[in-house]
Amino acid sequence: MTEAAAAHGVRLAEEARAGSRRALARLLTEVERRSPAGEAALRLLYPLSGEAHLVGVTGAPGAGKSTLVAALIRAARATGRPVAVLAIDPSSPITGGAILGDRVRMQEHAGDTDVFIRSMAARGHLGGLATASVDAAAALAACGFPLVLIETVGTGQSEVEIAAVADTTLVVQSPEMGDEVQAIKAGLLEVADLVAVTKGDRPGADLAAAQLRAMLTVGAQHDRAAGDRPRPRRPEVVVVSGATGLGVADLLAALDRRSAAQRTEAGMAASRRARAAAQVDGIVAERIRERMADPARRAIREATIDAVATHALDPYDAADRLLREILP
Ligand SMILES: Nc1nc2c(ncn2[C@@H]2O[C@H](COP(=O)(O)OP(=O)(O)OP(=O)(O)O)[C@@H](O)[C@H]2O)c(=O)[nH]1
Ligand SMILES: [Mg+2]
Repeated sequence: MTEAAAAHGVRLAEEARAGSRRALARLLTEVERRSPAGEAALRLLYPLSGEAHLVGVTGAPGAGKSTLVAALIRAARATGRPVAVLAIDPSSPITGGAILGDRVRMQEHAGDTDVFIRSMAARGHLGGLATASVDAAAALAACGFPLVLIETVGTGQSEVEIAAVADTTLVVQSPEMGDEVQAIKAGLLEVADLVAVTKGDRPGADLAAAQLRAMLTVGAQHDRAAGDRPRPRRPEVVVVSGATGLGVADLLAALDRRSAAQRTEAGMAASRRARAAAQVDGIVAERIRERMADPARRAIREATIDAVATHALDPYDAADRLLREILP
């Protein structure tokens, strides 16, 4: 790591902590790129970000996630709390701008320095989206945003990746589900810590919530009967409306209860530990790749792989040799 880059990262971190939102935005770009400056910044910020609550907001396309996130921002601001949002944009490159919906919603809080909204590309992260999100959340928490909401794209891999690293996974379900619950189709109820039935201003929300509660009860019993791994308690189901704000303060309170519990409950400590393990293992794998990229080592790797391909060398010996090669 060059000293200039490290100094740049430290400077950005200090300015961001002192309240510069511009520095925070630039810092997050460095963190997302996993640049030397971003790494230096994280080294400084990580120890200062312990009380963070990273909330993954997920649900089927059109379920009402963005509207609910906007309502949660309002609810948080109504009580004077700062709040940050990471919006996962499936298409934009890492340096790309915010998606349209977020631009619109940002207007509402323009000039409010205690709301920080940032879009993040779903793809193209060294080490994956989950790691990038955790790093960004740590930086945000250290810079005065302990509550970080992260809205994922609606379908696909991002949900599962984010659910694996979020402190809390909030599954958003619209009541217009007919016979099939969208979240079940997407396999999301399995990762839910909290379920919000949104569009509660429309008919059917209470019924949908009752059906979901019944389903989750059956699911919980089934898990016990099957001797499955211990799961968190049955997720709470709340009826909200992002559009009118109905129930949103209660939802925020439910999130806060989980945040408080995660500091005391043993199961939570275990999940934080699993996340830490994934982070460290990911960085180790990345460091190995970096070292392997060196031309001389790459040549040795190619020759070793050739030897394995022709069965002149077994793959275990090959791996051990390569590891010896990259260790100092
Ligand atoms: N009546 C009513 N409509 C809502 C509510 N929340 C969202 N909607 C509408 O539902 C549609 C989808 O809302 P979004 O918040 O964009 O949903 P989303 O889950 O973010 O959608 P994607 O990001 O595309 O997956 C929009 O037309 C909203 O106006 C609500 O609480 N009440
Ligand atoms: Mg959305």
